Amino acid sequence: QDPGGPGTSVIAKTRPQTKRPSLYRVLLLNDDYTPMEFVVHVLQKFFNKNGDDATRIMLHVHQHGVGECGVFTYEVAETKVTQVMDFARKHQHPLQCVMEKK
Ligand code: TYC
Repeated sequence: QDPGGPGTSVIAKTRPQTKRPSLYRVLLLNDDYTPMEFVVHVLQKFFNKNGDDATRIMLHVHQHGVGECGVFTYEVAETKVTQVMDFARKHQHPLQCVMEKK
């Protein structure tokens, strides 16, 4: 009850809530029809890449079939995927963007 003896009180130490959110990779998939310049534009517009990085990522996807655009929390990743898919559909390109848990 009073482990410190008379006149003492117990202060429980609490841990701060520091659970980190799960992270998700956003990936672009290669296809045969989406123009290279469009993919570079997508990487600049939605993933804030400069021209050099956007071109590097696009070529990686073109050569390897898949590549990472960024790593985000769930809701941000989901928003990026939706934005890219809507933008690709609007321009009638078959570009696919997906997310996967890290
Ligand atoms: N393979 C496409 C072409 O040759 C270019 C491309 C790159 C398409 C990356 C999609 O995610 C992609 N025009």
